[in-house]
Order: sequence, then C-alpha cells, then structure tokens
Amino acid sequence: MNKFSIIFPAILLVFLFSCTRKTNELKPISIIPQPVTIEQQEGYFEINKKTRIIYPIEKNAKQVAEYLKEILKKSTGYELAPGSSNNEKNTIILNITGKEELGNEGYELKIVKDKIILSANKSNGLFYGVQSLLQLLLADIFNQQQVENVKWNIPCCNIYDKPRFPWRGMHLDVSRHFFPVEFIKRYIDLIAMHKMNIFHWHLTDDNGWRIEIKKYPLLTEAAAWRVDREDMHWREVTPPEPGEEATYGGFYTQEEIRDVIAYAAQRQITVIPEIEMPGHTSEVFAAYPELSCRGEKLYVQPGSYWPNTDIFCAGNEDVFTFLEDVLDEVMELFPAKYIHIGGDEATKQEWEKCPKCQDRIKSEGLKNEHELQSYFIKRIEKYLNSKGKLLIGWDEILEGGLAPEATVMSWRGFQGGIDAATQGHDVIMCPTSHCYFDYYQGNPDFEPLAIGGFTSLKKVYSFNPIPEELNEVQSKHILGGQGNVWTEYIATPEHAEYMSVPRMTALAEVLWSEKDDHNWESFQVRLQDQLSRFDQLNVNYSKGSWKVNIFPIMEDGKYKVELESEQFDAPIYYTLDGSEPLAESDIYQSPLMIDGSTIIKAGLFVDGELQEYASEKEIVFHKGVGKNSYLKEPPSRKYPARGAMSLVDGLKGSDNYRDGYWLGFQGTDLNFEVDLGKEETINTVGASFFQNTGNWIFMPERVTFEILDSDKKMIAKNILIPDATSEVKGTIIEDIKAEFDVIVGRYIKVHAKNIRTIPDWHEGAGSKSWIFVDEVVVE
Ligand code: TNX
Repeated sequence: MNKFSIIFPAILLVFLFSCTRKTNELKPISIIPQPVTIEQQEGYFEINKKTRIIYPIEKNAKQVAEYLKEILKKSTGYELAPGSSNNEKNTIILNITGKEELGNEGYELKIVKDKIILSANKSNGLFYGVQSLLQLLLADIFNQQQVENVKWNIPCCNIYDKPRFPWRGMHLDVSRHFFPVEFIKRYIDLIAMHKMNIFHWHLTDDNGWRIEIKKYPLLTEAAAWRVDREDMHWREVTPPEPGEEATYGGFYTQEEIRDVIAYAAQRQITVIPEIEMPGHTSEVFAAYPELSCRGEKLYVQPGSYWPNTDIFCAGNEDVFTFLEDVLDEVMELFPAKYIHIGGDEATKQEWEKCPKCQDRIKSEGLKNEHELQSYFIKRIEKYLNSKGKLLIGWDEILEGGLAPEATVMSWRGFQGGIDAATQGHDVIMCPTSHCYFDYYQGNPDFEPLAIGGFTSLKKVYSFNPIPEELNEVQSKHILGGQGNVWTEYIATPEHAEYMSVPRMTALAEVLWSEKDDHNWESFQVRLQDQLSRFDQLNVNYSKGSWKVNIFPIMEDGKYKVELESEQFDAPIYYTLDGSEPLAESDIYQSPLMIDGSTIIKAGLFVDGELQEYASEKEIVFHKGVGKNSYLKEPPSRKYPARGAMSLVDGLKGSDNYRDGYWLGFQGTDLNFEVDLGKEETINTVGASFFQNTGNWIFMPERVTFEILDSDKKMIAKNILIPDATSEVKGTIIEDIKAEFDVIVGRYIKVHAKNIRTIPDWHEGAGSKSWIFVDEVVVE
C-alpha cells in the first residue's frame, strides 16, 4: 500500500466529516431583542477546544465569563481555559471600557476570524453581549447535553447595542400557587436570556405567605398552607371541613431566598420583593388575627377571595410594628433599592366600620378611607426611606394622594401611569391590555383555562410604554414595563412557562429595542429562531399564536372575510362547507367573498401538517349583513371590536366578552343605525347582550328598536326589557328580539339604555356600568 492510498481516504474522511457537520453558515443573523446596529462581515470565528477566554479580574466580570463558560461547556463539551494575552489568536476577550454612551447596560461586540472582543462599561453590558454572542451560534448551543457534529461558528460582525428602558421586568405570583426554587431559577434563566433585568417576586397574597420571617414563625407555619382544593374551579372552592388539614402550599426559607437573589445577580437581574398591604392580606389573619379590624381568625383561602374585605387595620399601632419588623427582615435579605408594598384592591368596608380606623381618620385629619390608605402607604414609605429604600405600589396608591417618593406600577390601564408621571413620579407600565400574561393568548375554546382576557403575542408586541399624553420631560419618568404572571389559574411550572413565553419574547423586544426598530414581520422571522432555542432548552412555550383569526372586512363596498395568523409565512388552508381543513383544501390568498350563511374552518399548515387546531366561525347571513352601519357614540376604546360593522357581520361573540367580537360601552348607551340600502320586508330585529356582573357588565335597562322608511320617517317601534336580572351570577348572553308584523322599511335604529351606575348592592356601587352588545340580526 503506498502513502497516497492512506492519505487520500483520510482526507476524504475529514472532508466528509466536516461536510456533515451542522452549520449556521447559510443562516442570517437573528437576535432577539433586536440590537441597535449589526454589520455582518465575511467569515466566521470558530469556537473549538483551543479557544481561550480572557476577562478582567473584577468580580462581576469574572462571573459573566464563568456563565459563558458554563453554557459553552454543556453543549460543545469544551472547557475553555483562560487566556493570557489579548494578542493570542482564537480568544474571546471580555473587556471593561469607559465609553459613556454605552451606559450601564450597553455593549459592543467585534467578531473577526481569530478574535472576539466584547466591550462594555459594566458587567451588565458584558452579560448582554454574551446573550447576543450565544444567539449568533446555532440554537444547539442551548442544549443541556453535549451535541456532536456541529460547527460552532460565529459570523464575523460588529454589533452596537443598548436598551431603550432601564426597567425590563417579569413578575410571578407565587401565592395563588406555590412554585419551587428550581422553577424560580429556570424562570430567571428565561428572563436573563431576554436581556430583561427585573424579577418581581409577588411573595404574599390571600392564598399563602411565602417568605420565612424569623420573628413571626406562624407566617410560614400557618399562613403558608391551605386545604387542597386543586380539583375545583378557582371561583367555586369550598371552605375547609372541620378538622381538615391544610396541606397545600409552601414557602421559601431565607437561605433559599439568598440563593435565588445570588443566582439572579449573576444574571444581572434584580429581585424586587412584594409584600402586600393593606389588602390582599387575609392569609396573615390565619396566623395573626389580631392585625385585622375584626380580629377574627381566618383560614388561608384555597381559592378566590373576593371582595377582599379583611385587610390590615389602619388604626392599630401593632400592625405598623408588625410590618416594620417584617420589612426589616425583607430589606436585610433583598439588596434591591426598591420594595414593592402592593397597595392594590383593598376593599375598605371594614375600615368604615372599625372604631380604631375611624379614630385614626379623625386624629390625622383625613377626609375618608381613601386618605386613610394614603396615610398607611405614606407611613410605610417613610419607614422604607429611612432605611435607604424606595417604595413601589400598584396604581391604587394614587387614590387619596401619592406618597412623596413613590414609584407607581400602572396596571389598570395607562391612566394611573400618566397621572403619576404628570405629578413627577416614576412609573412602571404594565397595563392589563398588553402585559397580563395570565390572560388568554389564543382562542379560549382550545386553550387551557385562564382567568379571562385576551392578550395575544401581537398585542404584546404593539405595547408602547410611553403614552402620547406625556411630554418629553414626563416621559422620562417611565422607567419601562413588565409582564405580570398571576397564578390563580396556573398551578404548575410547565403551565407558568406556557403563559410566559413567547409573550415574554415580544415584551423583551418592546422594552429593549428602540421604537423605530420594532417591526412585527422581522420579529416573527426571528421568533422562529428563538423557538428553536426554547426547543433546545425544553421550554414549554405556547403555540397560541398559531391560531387563525377569522374576521370580516368591507372591501370595495363588499363583505369579505379575512384570515390571518400571527405566525410567519405558514400557509392557511380553509374550507367553507364545515369539513376539517386539510393540506389539500383551498389555500388562503386574499379576503374571501362570502354571500350566504357559511361555516368557515381554517388552520395553519407546516409541511402539510395542521398546526395545533383549526379555528372555526359560523357566519349567519341575514338582511343586515355587510350593510352600511353607524354608531352615534363610539364604544369604549378597550372593547371597540371592529366598530359598527361588527354588529352586522353575521358573526356572534363567544362567551368571552374580550374576544374581539363584542362591543363594550362604559356608562354610555348603544345608539346604532343600519341602512339596508333599499326598502325590505322586515319580520324581526334582535340584538345579543352580555351580562357578567362580577365584571361590572349588566343587561341594558331597555332596548328600543325602530324601523324607518326611505324618508327616514319612523314607521314602527318596539321596546323590550331584558329577562335576566343583575342578581344572577356568571355569564348570561340574552338575545333580545322584537317582532314586527311584516313591515317594509329601510333604516333600523337600535337604542340600548345602559343602567349607567352600578347599583348599591354591588362591590362597584356608584361606578359606571358596562353594556356589551353583538350582532343586530335583521330578518
Ligand atoms: C388583579 S394586578 C390583581 C391580582 C390578580 C390579577 C388577575 C393587581 C395589582 N391585582 O390580584 O391576580 O388581577 O389578573
């Protein structure tokens, strides 16, 4: 055998081996959240076992290097040794610079064939640079096991990057359901991967106290445990039976909390503890009943507790001693400069009756219970400030006057945040409309049971934390935003992940990237790579956005139906005969002309396979469908559906009033008119109304239907009163229908009178009531 016959097969083998190695060489750079600038260049840096890593001795920078080494080791199997000189080839250099414009969190990444230079002013920036670096590799880099046959290539490029907002947060409620430390760390890993920097830990609420406080052991012996009602609906749980043991719950020891804080710090995440007061505190009275107004021993609620009437007594000095002691231990544990004290949804009916609270109102010269809450919060703020800490509260802390240094978390919408910023206070925006990740993200018919609402991925992506109402100076008070994960309906880590991602991904980009760089199409493309990373990490992300939305539109004066999905570039197949869509069904290309009652079924297909499920809507044609229609007063901005046309689109709203088909009016009436275009015979006119008094939605007081002729002269009128009374709990949908003895008319007017003010017996007494309406059916 000659030399050649050995060398040639060897070369061939090496060649074949390198050809079969998986590589990212044909993939464009795809980083989420989108960096400020990326310039791609020719060539690649390849990580191999000889790659060295150089970092400054400074403790925090070293931590970042260790973090990178750890991730690389898992998937590549290489244990990168420290390098000795910046001039060595094949090195990754972490470098602390002094470039003012980069701020605390910005970074620069220069990748050439034999060197990677990552520079930042602080370890925070280095950490975010590392996150980008990892996303330049194939998603396999996130695998938890060693992956063979991959070329660990990083495209040569220059990246310059820094965040838009300093507060990029994720919240988790661990009271409604308890989550073990192992999951908390995994959640923190997800936050870190998204270059977010705040973990808001909602540690106490009516369903369990979750933080060990040495001075008050009963908080974790008693207040952390409830009877197990996990097999029941959250709003329908039964109280404990006599002698029944409270077995469900848990808490974090101080040692575990320190461990979590350190874990988060290594990932440049600040942990903000929330200790609720004065409301959402009934669990405390299972341990220390004397701290409430009534002084009665309560059990820890195994489900919904609403209205939450048992709250801390604001007239009792012992309450403040207790809270100061608790906060002392909390401040000792948490290095963050902020402490969140809740402040939301405190029902004040016990304060109205409590002699101590009433004495306090008098002695402090307060006007009412709102001012008493404000007194409470201000007093706590003073205490926190005296220890060098700052207070954050939910937007209810605005009521009765804001504490002087307080930062407001605006959740009931943007208004609280606007008011606070106008008064010169800092604000974190997390309105339910865009930031509530406990709400549905896909068609409720197919999603796991959720608390309600509808916050799709696209909706999250459309979030702008800075409302137009604010000028430049006021806008500076908006520190950023956060996603809130309340867990009434979320009992397991897998489910918490499902609700959090990929909405967290959309939020991360909103908060990190400049507004002008937000681009839904580009996000959708890059999201596919992020999902591949989640796959490697076994993250249980939601495919709620695979759902096909079915919406009618008017185009060139014609009624058509549009099909859309939030997924990128996956074809939609549909049927119009009630059969299940298949890969052989018609492919959707442009809005569909529909001219009679139809069942539309549509699904998203990838490689010929239906993804998730097919959506379905029934269109019922009647004389009003697609006709010109008007609303005298617009619906609420929160529930506009698609305006007047939604009332004559042949589609009925579901039993979820937020599904985008219902129109909501708060405190105002419905005044609607439809023009049939020509005189027609009319038998009946009806409209559907939605009631759910728990959500402040009532039946209208009365509904008036009028028929007018071509000259707009009224020729018939019918007034109807709904059957359903507001005392009935739960959701009722009532079709209210007026019968006319065959009449010929052209215009139809519908007036639904809102009761306008919520009645006295209701917890929202005196506030504006809602009416919700859909489909005005003309037959
Ligand atoms: C309102 S957001 C709450 C929470 C609930 C959440 C459910 C806030 C400050 N209070 O207590 O868990 O709605 O979406």
